[in-house]
Amino acid sequence: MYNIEVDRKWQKRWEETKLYKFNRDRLDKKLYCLEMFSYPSGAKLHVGHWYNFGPTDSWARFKRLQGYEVFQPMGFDAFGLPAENYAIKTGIHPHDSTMKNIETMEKQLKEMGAMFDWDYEVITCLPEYYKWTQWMFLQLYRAGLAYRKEAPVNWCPSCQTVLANEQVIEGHCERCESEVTKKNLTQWFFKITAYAEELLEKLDVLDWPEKTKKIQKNWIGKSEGAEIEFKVENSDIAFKVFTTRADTLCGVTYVVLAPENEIVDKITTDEYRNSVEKYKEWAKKQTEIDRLSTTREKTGVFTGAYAIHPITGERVPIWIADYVLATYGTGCVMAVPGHDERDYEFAMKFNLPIVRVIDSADGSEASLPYTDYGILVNSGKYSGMKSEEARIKIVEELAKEGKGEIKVNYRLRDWLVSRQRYWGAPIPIIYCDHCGTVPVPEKDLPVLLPYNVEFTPDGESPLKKCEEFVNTTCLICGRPAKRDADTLDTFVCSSWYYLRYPDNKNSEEPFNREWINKMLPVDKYVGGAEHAAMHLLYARFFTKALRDLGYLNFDEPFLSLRHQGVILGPDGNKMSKSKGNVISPDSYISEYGSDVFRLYLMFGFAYEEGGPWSDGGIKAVARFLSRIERIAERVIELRNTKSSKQMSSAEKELNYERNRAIKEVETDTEEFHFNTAIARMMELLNALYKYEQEVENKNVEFFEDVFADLLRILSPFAPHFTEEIWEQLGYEYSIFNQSWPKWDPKALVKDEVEIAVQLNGKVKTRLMVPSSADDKEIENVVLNNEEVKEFIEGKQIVKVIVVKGRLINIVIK
Ligand code: ANZ
Ligand code: ZN
Repeated sequence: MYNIEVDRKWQKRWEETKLYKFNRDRLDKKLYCLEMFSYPSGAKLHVGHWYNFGPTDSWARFKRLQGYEVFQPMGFDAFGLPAENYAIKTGIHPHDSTMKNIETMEKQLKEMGAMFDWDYEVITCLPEYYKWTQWMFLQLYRAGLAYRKEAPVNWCPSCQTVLANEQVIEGHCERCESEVTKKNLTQWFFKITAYAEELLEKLDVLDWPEKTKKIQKNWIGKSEGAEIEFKVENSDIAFKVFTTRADTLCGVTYVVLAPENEIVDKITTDEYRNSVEKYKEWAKKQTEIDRLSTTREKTGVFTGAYAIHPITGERVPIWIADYVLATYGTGCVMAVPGHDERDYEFAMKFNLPIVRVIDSADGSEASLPYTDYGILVNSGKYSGMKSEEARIKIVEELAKEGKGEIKVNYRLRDWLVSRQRYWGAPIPIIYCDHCGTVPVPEKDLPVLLPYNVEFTPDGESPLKKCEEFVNTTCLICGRPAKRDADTLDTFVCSSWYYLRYPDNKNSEEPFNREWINKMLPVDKYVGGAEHAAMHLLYARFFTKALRDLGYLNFDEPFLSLRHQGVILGPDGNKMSKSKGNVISPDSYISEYGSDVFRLYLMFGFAYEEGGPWSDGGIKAVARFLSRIERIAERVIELRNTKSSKQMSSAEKELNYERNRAIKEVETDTEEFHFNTAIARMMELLNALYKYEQEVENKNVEFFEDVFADLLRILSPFAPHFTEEIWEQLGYEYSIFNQSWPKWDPKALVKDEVEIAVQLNGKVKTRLMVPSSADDKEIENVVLNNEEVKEFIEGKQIVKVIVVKGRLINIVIK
């Protein structure tokens, strides 16, 4: 009987025989199947991990049976806040808790019985890995793709750390939900914006869920418009605005600068300096989300200065307002209250003039603000033009005078990678008063993360207080110098791990170029949809940057991507320790065995959807496996009986079911539609039972043959169980060295079809007729049937109508 002992037996055997060892000589057949590696933050594997890894392993095994040389590694994304927060709470050092968690999780992953090749394991918090993360940083630095700048950053007062934009959810910290404020710090950035266009464009070639592509597309946020220059009156200062609606230029009645814009101080008149200063202070405290809010009342102040309109030469007042963001476009906006909602509200509040310059496309006057395209009015020589033409024409003419140009903007910002945290890869940079920023030479890597550090957050980077870490000597002049005390965002570690797996033991370089260009790109990547914007974009950026640096010869890291759905608690909420609704796989595995648990996850949920947990169906899945065990016993018994060689209708019917199952399990599994695949196998099992019970004179060999195929197609889904039965039947080890059976299209053509027999349009019975029969033959078969004869006895047949493959209608009087 199948149980956890069977799991253990086969896990041991697989390991001893190195069954899943990746064969480097079969590169022509390589298939790189990757699951997003996990944080070893919780001490244990939960249902979510299982749901990601188990079914994906089944997919990978399916590919193995199809003849692919599957490379399926596993590792841990081991740096990051959770371990550090845990350390702050418990006093257990992040290194110690992380390594302990990894040990437990490895053990649990092995209990899953997935065919991970552990020889290729990667753990990002170990020096042999982060040495190369630091190396990556240096390559980006040398290529001008890593730079330092002071910038207002999101600051979480509770976690005492800077947060990336993506970690701020509606103005609150993603982790602790405290309200996020702003702080100015000098930080390292990666210039992901240099790849904005390619990141957008290449989405088209990827086999990714459409929703995920859309999220990335919006995140990159391409906007096509123009930059137009305004001169400040009585000054040689000029500034540019970014606009997508140059056609509305003649409707500009004021301009607005972001409060942070550096020219504000220069242009503000003495009379207004006080109110401008006050407003700037106030604006600093506003979150970006608030500033972008359309419902919030508009605020702002006049600077006392005026700009000169580039076409009309009129003076327009210069205001500052927080609805203009410093970090988008030029940080300056030409305000067109007649045709922009925000400008309209602002103008109404501060009594600024509102001018109509666009009429509806049909020429009628629309009520203001009118924000659609239309026909220009009150726009001098441009009046009468369509918006679409005018927005190009106006810029072209301004360009001749050097006052404007076509410009594309992206919402995407450069990636802020400095973290004021302990548990991460140190940034390999030294600051010298004489020589400035000095990168640590590659040969001196890794810059080791010291163990003994006071890492309780107090607003400073913990490493700053670690004397023996920060104090060093300049590598150029030999004078005392300081190390960068920040660590790298953990998303940096996970941006290149897929490149390390195939060459994880390389101590000379992050990877061997030639080898890695053969092993990659990843053929199938599976993980959570929550990574759509960050991890998946950062990894794409890394691949492109490394390609341009000459290390890689491919453009995209993950050709095909799938997301598993989320398994919720029975209460329908996301599983979390605090809610107490976490389901642990362990008890199910010890009760039923890991294959039952895996099968249940795959049968009970549509993989890409997930849903609330319930174990209602798990017994049915266990029963499915015991029914297979019983057939296996029968197969063995029947071997001693006399077998017929016939392929009569019963065998044909079973053969049909077999081929249908192979075919449909194949297409469903390919597409991650595991639940329907399993349902199909259950049907094949029913067909085997039917044959076993109903057919006297059995074709025993054929019966066994069909059963063996059922085991083959079930093996990816229930690896331990099928391996056990395979052995019981005396077949050669291992079932995973078998091939995926081929289905025979001829067997899927049924010789007979069932049709409905109607009398005056009412169904009276159903009959089998040869599927190749024409109308006349069908009529003959039906009218000569004993049952039908009784119905029509003594009646006159007026007409017979045959609908091929479906019904026959006999019209009688
Ligand atoms: C004048 C105008 C007239 C505008 C009009 C719109 C409608 P997207 O599509 O998102 O790129 N804008 C430009 N820079 C800004 C900033 N730093 N902060 C806030 N708003 C900014 O939006 C581009 C439009 O957003 C630009 O076009 C500008 O307003 C505003 F009838 O210029 B528009
Ligand atoms: Zn120096």
